[in-house]
Amino acid sequence: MNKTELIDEIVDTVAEAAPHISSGLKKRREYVGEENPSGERQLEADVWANELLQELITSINGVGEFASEENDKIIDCGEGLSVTIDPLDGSSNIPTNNLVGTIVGVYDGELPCKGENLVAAFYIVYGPLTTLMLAKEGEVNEYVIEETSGDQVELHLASENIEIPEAYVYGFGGNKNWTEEFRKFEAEISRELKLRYGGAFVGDMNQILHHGGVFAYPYRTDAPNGKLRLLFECNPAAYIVETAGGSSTNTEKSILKVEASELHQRAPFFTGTEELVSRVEEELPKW
Ligand code: AFP
Repeated sequence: MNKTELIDEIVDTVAEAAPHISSGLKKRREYVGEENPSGERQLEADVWANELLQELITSINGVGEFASEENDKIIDCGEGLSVTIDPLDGSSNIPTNNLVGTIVGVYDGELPCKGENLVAAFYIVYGPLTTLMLAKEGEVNEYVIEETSGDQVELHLASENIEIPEAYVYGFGGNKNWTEEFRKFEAEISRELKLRYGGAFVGDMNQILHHGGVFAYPYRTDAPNGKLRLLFECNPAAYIVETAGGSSTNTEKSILKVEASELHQRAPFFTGTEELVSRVEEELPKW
């Protein structure tokens, strides 16, 4: 299998699991009393989706490394591309029946490595529709995943060759502990754009790609690196937005250029239309 076929196989494998994951959430809404490596409480659904995707992805011939936001360590599966997953992004939204998703990064490099090594990235949104936003080979396409008979799915192209439109919305996380500089920046943006923030990264990213605007989870006074994980969340999202003609930054440089030294490292994250990301770099103190 060449790299292009392998990427397609990884995408198809996760897409085929998506309807099963979506329908399996309703039975797994209790907290299990454990925490993931980032210190977040795990729901039964987090543990279950992680085990399911781990088994499926590590069985693909050509996947060399597998890492999950829910696991301490990288799983070595041999030679090949490295896959990162956030199996259920935004799972604290499950009890309130808001959006959740799955985020996948496909890196051509040994983990942890920079986002520049990504060769594909995608996320699934489990919402009113189950959708797949995929960036590879310089294009971003969105598909609706439809279950056919048995375990089969069909991918229906919904938005082709997405280019991030002019800014309309913004969504900024971590507001209880923003710095004074960031509060000032938010006040300015709030006079220009419409606020929409759902607390699930996949949903907040998806609206930026459809409506244009800016997403941020900045450094906080109590968390100097912010909340989002570089390898599992920031890099795949930055790769998708940059492929769609937008930008990303940690206030200093593209997220994709940030050195990755630890698997679960966090980074302040800003992404969206080029003009707004430039303003972040001009107006906020460097991280
Ligand atoms: P959970 O998976 O614990 O719900 O966290 C989701 C998340 O990592 C990401 O999806 C959101 O962008 C961010 O956290 C939301 O954080 P706040 O709750 O601080 O807004």
